[in-house]
Amino acid sequence: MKAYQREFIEFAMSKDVLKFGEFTLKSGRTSPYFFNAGLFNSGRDLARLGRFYAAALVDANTQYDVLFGPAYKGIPIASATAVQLAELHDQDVPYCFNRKEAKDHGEGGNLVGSPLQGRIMLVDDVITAGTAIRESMDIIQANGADLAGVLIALDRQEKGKGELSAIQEVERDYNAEVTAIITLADLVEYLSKQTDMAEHLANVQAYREQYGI
Ligand code: OMP
Repeated sequence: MKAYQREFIEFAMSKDVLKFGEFTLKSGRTSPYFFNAGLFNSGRDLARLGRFYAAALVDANTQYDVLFGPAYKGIPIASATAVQLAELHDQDVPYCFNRKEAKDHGEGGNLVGSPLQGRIMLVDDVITAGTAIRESMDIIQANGADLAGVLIALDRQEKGKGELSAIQEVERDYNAEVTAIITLADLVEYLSKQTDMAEHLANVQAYREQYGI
């Protein structure tokens, strides 16, 4: 695990974004940990979050035209990432997000920001079973755009519909690379080095046995 990944885990834990307990996921699975990116909820948090995403994007070195942040949690992520790409990496990247409800007055449509055209870099919070990412893909494809890649904060490394991980399925189905700031493997490594996290580690490992890849 790299230093910035450990830093990211500690940042997430300090904000209660990363919590341990018992959580019901969108997929119906009961998880001993949860990542709630909505709790990065101050200006400084968002600036810091954007720095992590921007650095990961620059590292991934994927060619793309537009950043797309799907509603709702992808919106501040895409915005903060675009700001930090400009501030720290001298890259002025167009960004775009969607509304959940289509607007039938004013400017109409359900996209805001740059047109969703060309090669799209999708930024979001978490992939578990891959449902949210597939919904975003429907929007990208409906606009005739192509997926260049996906960047998320946490890859939970869980099975998707079959035996592959949700991310492997997305990579296979859309021919694009998915990058994460941290994966479940990083989290397990981090927990295993802490003296007071043995119980959480055991619970996470048991969950991983059941749903992990
Ligand atoms: P999938 O659609 O199953 O890939 O789940 C991803 C979505 O689940 C995320 O966009 C979140 O809305 C939510 N989620 C989290 O935010 N954090 C987690 O740790 C787990 C989930 C989840 O429900 O699986």
